[in-house]
Amino acid sequence: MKKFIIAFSLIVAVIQLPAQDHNQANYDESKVPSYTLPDVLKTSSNTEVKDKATWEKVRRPEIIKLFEDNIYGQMPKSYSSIKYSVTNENDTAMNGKAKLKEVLIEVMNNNKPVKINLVLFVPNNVKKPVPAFLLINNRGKENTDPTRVAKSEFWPAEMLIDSGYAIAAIHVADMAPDDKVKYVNGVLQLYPEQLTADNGMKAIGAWAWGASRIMDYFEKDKDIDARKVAIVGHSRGGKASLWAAAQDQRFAICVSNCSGNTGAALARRQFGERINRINASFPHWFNNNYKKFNNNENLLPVDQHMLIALVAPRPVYATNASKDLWADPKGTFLSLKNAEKVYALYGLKSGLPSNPPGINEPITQSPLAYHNREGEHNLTAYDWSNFIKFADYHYKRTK
Ligand code: GTR
Repeated sequence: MKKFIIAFSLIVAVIQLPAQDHNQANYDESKVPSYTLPDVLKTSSNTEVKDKATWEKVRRPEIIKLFEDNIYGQMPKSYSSIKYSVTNENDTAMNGKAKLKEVLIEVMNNNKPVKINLVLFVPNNVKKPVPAFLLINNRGKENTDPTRVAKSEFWPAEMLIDSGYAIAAIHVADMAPDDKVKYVNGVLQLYPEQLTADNGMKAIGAWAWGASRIMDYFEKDKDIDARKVAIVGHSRGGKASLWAAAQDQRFAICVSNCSGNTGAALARRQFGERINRINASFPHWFNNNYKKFNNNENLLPVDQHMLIALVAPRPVYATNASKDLWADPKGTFLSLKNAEKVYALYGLKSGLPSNPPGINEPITQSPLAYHNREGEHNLTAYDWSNFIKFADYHYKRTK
C-alpha cells in the first residue's frame, strides 16, 4: 500500500510539473529585473551602424550567425533536388470561389527525401498572380482541411479568399514531428551533420526551412505573386515564422502570433516562460548551445528584438492575447519597439505608440505592427482579419 501511495504521488507530481512551473513563472511587472539589451546597431568590433549598407553588409550577417550559433541552429542552403506534383485539384472549391491545389513537394539530399504537403486555395475571378498567406500549422491537420468539411478559425481560408488572397498551409510534422525523439524523422535526415553539431538545427529550424521550400514552389506557380507572400505562425509556429522571415528575404511580410519566448518576446525580461523552461519542455526545438542560457538570459549575445530587426525593411506583425501572460505581451511590444531603429535606417517610421496599446486596439498601419487581443492563447478570426488589413495596407490594396 505504502509503495502504491509513493508511486501514485510521484505520478501526480510529474503530471503537475508543467502547471507548477507555469505558476512559478513571474507575472509581476515590478519583479522584472533591470536589463540592458544588446545593441542591434553596434557591430562586434564596436562600430556604430549608421546606414543600411553597413547594416546589410556587416551587422545583419553577424546577427544571423549569432542566432544560428546560439539559438535556432544552422540553416542549410542547398539540397540536391526538388520536385513538385499536384496530387489533387478542384477548380470549383468553396462553391466556386476558389481553386484548390494540393501539392506534394519532395526535396532530396543525402539520398534521403522529405515530403511536404501543401494545401493551397487560390481565389477565382481575381486577376492573377495573387498575394498569398502561408501558415506553418502546429496544430491538427483538420485545421487546414482541403475539403472544407471542417472549418477552423485557426486557418479561416474562406475569409482570405473573400479578401482576394491565396491561402496556403503546411504542417510541421512533415518537416520535423513535434516530439523530442521523433523530430529527427524529416528534414534532419537530409542534413545528418546538423544532428551532431552543437549549433545544428532542430525542429524550429526545420519548420522554417520547410516554409522556404514552399517559397521555391510559389516562385514556379503562376497563380501566386511570389513577391507578396506573408508567412504566418502561431506560438511555436510563430517562432518558426519569424526565423523563416529573418533567414529568407523572399517572404514579403511576417506574422508572429502569440509567439512568446524565443519568438517575439524579449528574453531578458524573464516574464512568463523562460529559456530554462522552454529548453526543458521542448529540448528538440533549439540547438544544443541554447541550453547554456538556461537561467542566464543576460549571457545571450542577442535578444529577440534583433530577430525582428532581421526582417527589416519588410513588415512584421506580432500579436498577443490578454490572458496569455506566459507569452509576455509587454515583452513582445518592447521587442518591436527596440527594432524600430533598424527600420529607421530604411527611412521607415514606426506607427507604434511609446507604450503598449490597449486590448483590442490593433496598430496595423505601420511596418512594425501589434495587437493584444482579448482572450486566450490562440489564433482566431479576429487576428486574421487584422493580418488582412495589415497586408492590404502594405500592398496598397483597396477593395
Ligand atoms: C507552450 C510553450 C510556448 C508555446 C506554446 C504553443 O507550451 O511553452 O512556448 O510555444 O506551447 O506552441 O502553443
